Amino acid sequence: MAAVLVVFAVVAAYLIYTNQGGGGKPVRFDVTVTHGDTMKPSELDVHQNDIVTINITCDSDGEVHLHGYDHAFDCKVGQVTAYSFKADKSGTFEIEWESTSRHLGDLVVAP
Ligand SMILES: [Cu+2]
Repeated sequence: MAAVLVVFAVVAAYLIYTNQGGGGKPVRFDVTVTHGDTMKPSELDVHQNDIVTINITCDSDGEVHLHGYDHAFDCKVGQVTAYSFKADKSGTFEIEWESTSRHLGDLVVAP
């Protein structure tokens, strides 16, 4: 069990290390939105020019709006709603449950 944890920690450290600096890498997030209220993970960290794929699973129908890149995810219960794009703008971009303006989280694009 301890050995498994060590391997896991090494892999995680490697993934974190390789995700720093540069940009232009494919990055994928599997995101869950619950009750149009919370999003996990709530912060999506990428680097400028990364090729970002966001897969959203919702437990209620509704629109999840990614500001800045101005993309609307039309979420349906039981379906994965995906969007892929090049993160060509740096900054912090709000992700919102559009019908209630509930702030779910942020896409953070490091320059
Ligand atoms: Cu919005």
